[in-house]
Amino acid sequence: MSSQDRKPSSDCPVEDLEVLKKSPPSSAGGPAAVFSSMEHIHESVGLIKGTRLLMDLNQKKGFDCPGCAWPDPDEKRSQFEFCENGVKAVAEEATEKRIGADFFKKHSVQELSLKSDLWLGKQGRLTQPMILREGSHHYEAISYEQAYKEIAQALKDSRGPDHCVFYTSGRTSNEAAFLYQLMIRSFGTNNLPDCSNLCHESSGVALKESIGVGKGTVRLQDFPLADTILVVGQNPGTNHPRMLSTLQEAVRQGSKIITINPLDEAGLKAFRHPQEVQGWIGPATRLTHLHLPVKINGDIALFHGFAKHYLEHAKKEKDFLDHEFIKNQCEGFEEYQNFVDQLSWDEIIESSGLTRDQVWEASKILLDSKEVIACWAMGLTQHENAVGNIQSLVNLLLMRGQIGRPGSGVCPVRGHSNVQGDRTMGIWERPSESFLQSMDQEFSMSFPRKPGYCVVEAIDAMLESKVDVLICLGGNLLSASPDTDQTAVALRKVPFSVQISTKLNRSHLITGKTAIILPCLVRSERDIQEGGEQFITVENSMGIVHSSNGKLNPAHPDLASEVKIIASIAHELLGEKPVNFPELAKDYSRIRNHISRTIPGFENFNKRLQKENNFYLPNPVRDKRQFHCKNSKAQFHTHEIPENKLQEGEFLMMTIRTHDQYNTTIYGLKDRYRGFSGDRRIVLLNENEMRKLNLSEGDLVTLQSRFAERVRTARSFRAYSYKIPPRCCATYFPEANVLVPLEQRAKKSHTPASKSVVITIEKSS
Ligand SMILES: Nc1nc2c(c(=O)[nH]1)N[C@H]1C(S)=C(S)[C@@H](COP(=O)(O)OP(=O)(O)OC[C@H]3O[C@@H](n4cnc5c(=O)[nH]c(N)nc54)[C@H](O)[C@@H]3O)O[C@H]1N2
Ligand SMILES: Nc1nc2c(c(=O)[nH]1)N[C@H]1C(S)=C(S)[C@@H](COP(=O)(O)OP(=O)(O)OC[C@H]3O[C@@H](n4cnc5c(=O)[nH]c(N)nc54)[C@H](O)[C@@H]3O)O[C@H]1N2
Ligand SMILES: [Mo]
Repeated sequence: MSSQDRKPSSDCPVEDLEVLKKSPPSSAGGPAAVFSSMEHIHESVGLIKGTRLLMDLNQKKGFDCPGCAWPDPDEKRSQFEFCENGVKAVAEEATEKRIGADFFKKHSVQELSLKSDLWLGKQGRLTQPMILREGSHHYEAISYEQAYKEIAQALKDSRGPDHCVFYTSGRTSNEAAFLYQLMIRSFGTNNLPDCSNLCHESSGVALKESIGVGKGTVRLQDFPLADTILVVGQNPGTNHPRMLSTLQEAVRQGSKIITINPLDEAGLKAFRHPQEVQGWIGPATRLTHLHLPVKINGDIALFHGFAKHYLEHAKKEKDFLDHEFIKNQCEGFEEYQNFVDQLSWDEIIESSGLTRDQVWEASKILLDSKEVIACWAMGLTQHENAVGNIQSLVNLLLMRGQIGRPGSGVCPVRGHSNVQGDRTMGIWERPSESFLQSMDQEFSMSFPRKPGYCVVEAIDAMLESKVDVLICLGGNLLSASPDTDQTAVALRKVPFSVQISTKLNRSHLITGKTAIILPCLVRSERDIQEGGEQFITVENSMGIVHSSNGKLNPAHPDLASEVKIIASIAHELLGEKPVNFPELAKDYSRIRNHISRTIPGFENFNKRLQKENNFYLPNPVRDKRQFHCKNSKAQFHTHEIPENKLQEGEFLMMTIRTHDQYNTTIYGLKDRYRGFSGDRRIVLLNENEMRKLNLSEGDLVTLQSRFAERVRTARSFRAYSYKIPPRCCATYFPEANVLVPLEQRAKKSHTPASKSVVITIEKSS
């Protein structure tokens, strides 16, 4: 078989570079962060252009950072409202390198698939629409217009709207997201899976049931008011670096931080603000007051341990629990109380992996805290019992009424910069009836009610050959999904796939039989349409909506915006029903007019944006302490402690991010805060376990996971010792996604259990 005829590889190829291991640093930020930012900006765009660009990042008239969803301060913004990893995200998009038709003529798809993710991303911005015809080995150029026609035709030729799937990643603007879901629902399906399904879906489902809103309930100004801030299953030093400034301010005002994480992440130990003189020359601010090295998936046990201390303390101090709040505004407390009462400490200690003293030490801090904020991210959401994790954490807050009042509440820290906004705009496979009713009314239509597929259900459907067309608005579905090999099989079964993208990634190489790439503008670029220069809007992790104005010239003069692409496909597909899509795309304020009449909280959207730079969306829990859930009461949910039984030789593996990546986009090969650099195919194990497995630092190992009668194998990983609880191990996402079972999903939210993979480790001979 010639190399041309071999199938493109879905694996992340081995770089076989030398791995360097150093001790992790004792603090985050500081000069190292500034130097690292400058290195990336210098390499991509040069220092002068780069510095000018950064002056507009997160400014009121500037553009929103394409990195994470942490909010900007309402008032006091510095000239430098960005962080090291935000700079990397901007540098990655603003790169001067370009990929056009010549590039694809030179490289076959199979050849590209043997390159690393780092290499793929570093080739530059996609600038020309490309098509991979069935049976061909090379992408070839196609015009946008021809591509729109072929896409619309493929949709029309499908077995029907429910045989088409429309994925979205969380960088899409509100305007593009609204138009996209309008097109898809007008076509006739709710098949709108999105990256949220792989991310904070468990938070949304859990919070909706517990408190009636699927979003966070605190603002930035609540942080300094909290006595204690719990940071659970989250690594903000890397993934939300601007959160460290908020935490630093809170600590300076007297808040204590308890970190709950199998790893003692350097980014949470201490912080040097890179933009303060003191951050360069003075001592670092200690952030974490107490770190609890919980076992992977030991969180429910720990939360129940806290609850047990609360209940014991309540016997001594009559008003310790908020009895009035529990009685008048909550349900389910008695059942929960009885359940916690009968739990044994042995079980709590065994399952959490902590000592009784550790649990008591943290409980003492909590017992003394009037106001508590609970923050979390993927360490809680990516387990089979993820919904239970979050509801058990919420129970603790409910017991003391620590919700919907200043200084207290829940803070699920979102990932992608507009993932929350996309959901608000209707990117959801299970839209609410009230949303659909307002859509019906606004567009005089009757939109479909049948729930669509979430990500894993969409992959199931592709495996069963039920999907004829797949369209992805951003993202990298192949590498972000579990079970890379199975997902590759699924994607290859689809007759026609489309990627609306900015940079090359593995989903452009493992595709449907015919595949199209439609390149688009990024947020930092100027977007000029017939109606003049446009801006877009986004919603951050705290429900604040604001505008974002691109500043750079587009990477290529012909690049279309996401809105323009969607409107053009919609026009080819639907004509003028229910709206004239191209007319809306000429002036995005017309889309905002529809949003303002359809989605609560967006009334007079355009007018308000002229007057105020940003506004909060209503949140009944935060604003009025009202709970729009069962019987209008906040709900205590009682969850058993998960078993997590491991057989001899098995480990529980979590797949985590390094400091040099944005999900599947690899910026570099350093994981500075954990002390590693070089390659990414590594597995971190406890020192004792390394010894038991007879492994020395850097030894090659094969990892396997067995679930649903399938064995998944990842070869050529190197083992390193690290401070991690016994029987736990860590690998990097997306290299280890081959091991994450497609079938192992969180109950109710269907989020893959990417942080709870049972594996075995064998030394390679
Ligand atoms: N620079 C950068 N920024 C990003 C991203 C990026 O890749 N790069 N990704 C964005 C996205 S989409 C998201 S969702 C967020 C992700 O942000 P995070 O959730 O912070 O990302 P992860 O690396 O998945 O880290 C999860 C943390 O949970 C811990 N953990 C794992 N399992 C458990 C457990 O069972 N219990 C507890 N208590 N802790 C556990 C891990 O040790 C790790 O510290 O970041 C966003 N921001
Ligand atoms: N094992 C494991 N798997 C995971 C996770 C994990 O922790 N462990 N985390 C999960 C999480 S939290 C998430 S959110 C998903 C992420 O899943 P995705 O959102 O699907 O993946 P990304 O890597 O963020 O997508 C990167 C691609 O998006 C495109 N892109 C970037 N900016 C834009 C833009 O402005 N417009 C358009 N149209 N395209 C753009 C580029 O082509 C880039 O290559 O992965 C999930 N997968
Ligand atoms: Mo995410």
